[in-house]
Amino acid sequence: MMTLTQYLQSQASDELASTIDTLAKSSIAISALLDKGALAGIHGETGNENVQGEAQKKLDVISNDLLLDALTQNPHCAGVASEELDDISPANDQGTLLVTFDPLDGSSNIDINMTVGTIFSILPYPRVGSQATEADFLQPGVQQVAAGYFIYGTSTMLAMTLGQGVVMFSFDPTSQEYLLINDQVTISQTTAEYAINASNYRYWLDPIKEYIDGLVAGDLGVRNKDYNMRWVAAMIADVHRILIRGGVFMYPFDTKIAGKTGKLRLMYEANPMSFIIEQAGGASTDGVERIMEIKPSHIHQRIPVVLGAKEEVDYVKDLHAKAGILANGDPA
Ligand code: AFP
Repeated sequence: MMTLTQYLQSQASDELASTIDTLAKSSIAISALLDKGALAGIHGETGNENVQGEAQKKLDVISNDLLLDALTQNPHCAGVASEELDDISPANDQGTLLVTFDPLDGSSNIDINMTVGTIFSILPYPRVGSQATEADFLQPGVQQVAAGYFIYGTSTMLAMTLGQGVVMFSFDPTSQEYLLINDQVTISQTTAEYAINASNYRYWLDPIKEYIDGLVAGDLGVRNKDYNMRWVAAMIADVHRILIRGGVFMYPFDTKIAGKTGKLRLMYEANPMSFIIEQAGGASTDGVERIMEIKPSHIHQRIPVVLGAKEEVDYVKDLHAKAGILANGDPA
């Protein structure tokens, strides 16, 4: 079986291969800590909040520090932005790549022994030779040169795109290598499975209410078929399920918290997952626009997300258009 190193040697530039290798080595260290769980003293909270105002778990901080230390020492990495840190960290002026990451997505799952993961996005660095600033990171998702996630579930896996399809690796604890298990991951255009936190129903815009009402009505409603629902409360796990067996995932615009246009972060979650989903044959929107074409306004920007089976994503977009939603969840 082909190792990740062999795959990268054949498919990526030296700079990109080295950066993904650094991410992979950090993921192996995070996976080992998760395996030990409570015995490694990683459960519980630090007592601090991150820049998003969320309670930080101990492993959020440990994973963040592992990735940050490793990436800033990589000569090809010009700068790093983490979901857990207020500011970007400039790295090596001669580097040609920028990396954004969510060190531990779904961290509320750690203490209950459920799936979590690390999401990354790699962008080109436009100003080689000068110190990276936040403005350098504010590139739309279409500029990504690679994106992926390491998922720590019943086994540890990597799903990744370099812009030519999606590949999946499984971590072999014996050889300590990621081994290629699928060199062409594709997702179905249609589905009968959806993922959404339905407890937010009263905060949604009308098109999402109408869409979910249609799915819940099943074969008695406008869609004329039954749908099944799954929600892991970790985007990484929900997206992984969609890559394996199809589906549509939503964290739409809601009015729950004034001034926030949804929960998920454009640069650490929405863009990398959109790149993977599109490369696997699916689609991704904020309800109105293709997520990867949105120019970020700041590194911690939040964005509504609807991604997965193309037929369902297009259906949701049509409902938004019919309701006159013009952009980013703002009613006309
Ligand atoms: P954390 O990483 O802070 O736990 O958040 C995970 C997440 O951003 C995303 O991965 C999930 O889809 C979503 O939150 C779950 O949100 P709910 O708490 O509303 O279910």
